[in-house]
Amino acid sequence: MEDKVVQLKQIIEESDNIVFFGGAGVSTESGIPDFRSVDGLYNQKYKFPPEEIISHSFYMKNKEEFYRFYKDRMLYEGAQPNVTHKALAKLEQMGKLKAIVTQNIDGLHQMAGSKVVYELHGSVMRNYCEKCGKFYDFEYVKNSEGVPHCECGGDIKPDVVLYEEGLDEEIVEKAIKAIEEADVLIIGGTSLIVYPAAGLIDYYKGDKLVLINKTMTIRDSRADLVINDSLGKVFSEIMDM
Ligand code: CNA
Repeated sequence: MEDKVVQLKQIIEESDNIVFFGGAGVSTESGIPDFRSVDGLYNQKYKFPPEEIISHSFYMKNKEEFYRFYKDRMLYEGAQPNVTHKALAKLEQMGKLKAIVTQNIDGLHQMAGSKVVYELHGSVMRNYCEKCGKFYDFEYVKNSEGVPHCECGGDIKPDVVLYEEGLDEEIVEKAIKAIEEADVLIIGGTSLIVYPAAGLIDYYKGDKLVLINKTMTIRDSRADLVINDSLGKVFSEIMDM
């Protein structure tokens, strides 16, 4: 891996137009499980499969059950940015990284100090009243009993894209523009199988595609540099260098 990290360091040194495209693997080292690893959410036993429970139709028909799962398995109070979030924020500060496009909903990139973050699937930090539109924070939802309610009496919904729901077009457009214009695209911590998000990497036109993931992905053969290791290890070494 040493040689590959040196190659990555060189790629980063030579560019000031990098975009990072990430997924749940970015936050596993902050203690938030991903979906598809052996210890991921999809491999934990629950009454309903996660794909079903975090879908729009399930939310509409059984908000009580949705929130029981959501608060317990998807809201991680006290989770802190790890070395990867911090390294990416530092690269932005240095003028090297132009944007983070993330499938994550945990808000940890912003907590680490990153400014340009396109959240394709929304954020657990924002929740809104379905009746009057008033916004509520993470703590309000996490600490509520059952389905959280607005002061107007309406139900509160997380500003998170559930299965069967579309992505925010404005965010997608901004993410595509950043990816299209990037000289370097670093993809990390994602199985690249959740669409349409994973399809956005097809807009990349450059010749320095880097893929960092613990396990192989279906896009490994397209990348110029593949590092099958933990992001924390890779970015710790990059920052040490
Ligand atoms: P996924 O399908 O669970 O894939 C995660 C990938 O990351 C796997 O291939 C792992 O091998 C890899 N991985 C795990 N830990 C590390 C690590 N430390 N270093 C390197 N690689 C690692 O998750 P995707 O993001 O691809 O799927 C998209 C879903 C997951 C989106 O809809 C997210 O909203 C959703 N999700 C988000 C979070 C979060 O916000 N933290 C948590 C769980 C799921």
